[in-house]
Amino acid sequence: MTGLRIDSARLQGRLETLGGIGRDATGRLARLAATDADRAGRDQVASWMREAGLEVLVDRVGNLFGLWRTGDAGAPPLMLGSHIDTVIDAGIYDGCLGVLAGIEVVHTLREANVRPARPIAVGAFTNEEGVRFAPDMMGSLVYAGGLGVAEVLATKGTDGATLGAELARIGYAGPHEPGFLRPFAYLELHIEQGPILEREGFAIGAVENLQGISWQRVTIAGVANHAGTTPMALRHDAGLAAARVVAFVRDRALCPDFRTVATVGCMEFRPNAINVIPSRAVFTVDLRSPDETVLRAEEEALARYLGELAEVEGVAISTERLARTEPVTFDPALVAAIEAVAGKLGLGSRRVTSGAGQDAQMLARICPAAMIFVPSVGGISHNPREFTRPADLAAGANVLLGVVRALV
Ligand code: HGY
Ligand code: MN
Ligand code: MN
Repeated sequence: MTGLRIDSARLQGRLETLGGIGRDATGRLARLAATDADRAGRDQVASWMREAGLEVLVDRVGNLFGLWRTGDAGAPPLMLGSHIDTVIDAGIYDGCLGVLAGIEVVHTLREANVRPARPIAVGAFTNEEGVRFAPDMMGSLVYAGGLGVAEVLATKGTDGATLGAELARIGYAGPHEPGFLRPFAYLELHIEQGPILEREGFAIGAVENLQGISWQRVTIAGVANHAGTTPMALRHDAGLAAARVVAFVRDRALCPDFRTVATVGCMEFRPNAINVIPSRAVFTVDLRSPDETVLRAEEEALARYLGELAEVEGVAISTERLARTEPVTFDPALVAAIEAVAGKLGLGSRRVTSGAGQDAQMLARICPAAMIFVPSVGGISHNPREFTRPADLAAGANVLLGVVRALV
């Protein structure tokens, strides 16, 4: 393993610069897919791609790539990447680390006059977070052939906007067909977003698998009535029914033998007035498990419970599937390469499961894929307190550099 290392100050500076793009009036970071903030972030990343000598290419669903046409021009490229769209009130590392470290690896190789035997591409996939447009990992799922372009461009966001119109408006409705660069392999550096690496004192996580995800929107229709005059026994309270569902999914996930996690992240009542029994509750349920059989059983248990609840509370309950992905196992040879490079760099590593959905799980459908995790302080993510120490960021990027050098 040569002594070549990435420029950690350049990587750190770019993370912080990108982290300042897309903050709202209160200072919260919310670079949601295909917004003006996303355009500003994309423009900045594209200019760093050019600075690193990469050719910038955009596909029809806005996936942004930097391509280094080096080595055998006809060979499938090694692809690095992640996403730069964020959740609401986000941290600055989720996704951005993988894209900026990919650019940094290319920049470092070019500065050292290293000439890989095959092209290298760095991707920033559209709408990984799925906060404005569902499902999440949308751009990479289309790229891997799991969703149609027309269907995705017609997707309506939570604000009523259409993805296709928004991509055109921000100037990122590109000409290339998703999948136009068929990767030889895909590597993604990402923050762990969980507590394991920090708690156990490992610098690197070699991600060997990733849990399945089930997203659905639940609508409960009850009867609005007066909060003061309506006897409790005569109510059809959509709010109460929604609260029972929140408790149900959490209690199920607390079963010790399951490895399921459950989250109700969004909830809206109508008419949302202090003295009116809610006539309508609309909320989301996010269920995840590394075991597909368990995940399916949890979905079925929830469906049964909703049927019983509708009977008992005298309400109507409907559901809409927003996203569904099965658990994924990453490429064992790539996972082993990550561990080997970490070892050569004197970095402790352990195998981990990704609790979060990732673009890598979609690329794994079309090529060997794997991920490198670095510790999240306090296991915090999707939160402005998200933080990874600069030394850990640099360590992760140097492992990425080492695996790239071992592959091309
Ligand atoms: O939802 C997820 O796991 C990812 O952050 N999109
Ligand atoms: Mn992410
Ligand atoms: Mn995320």
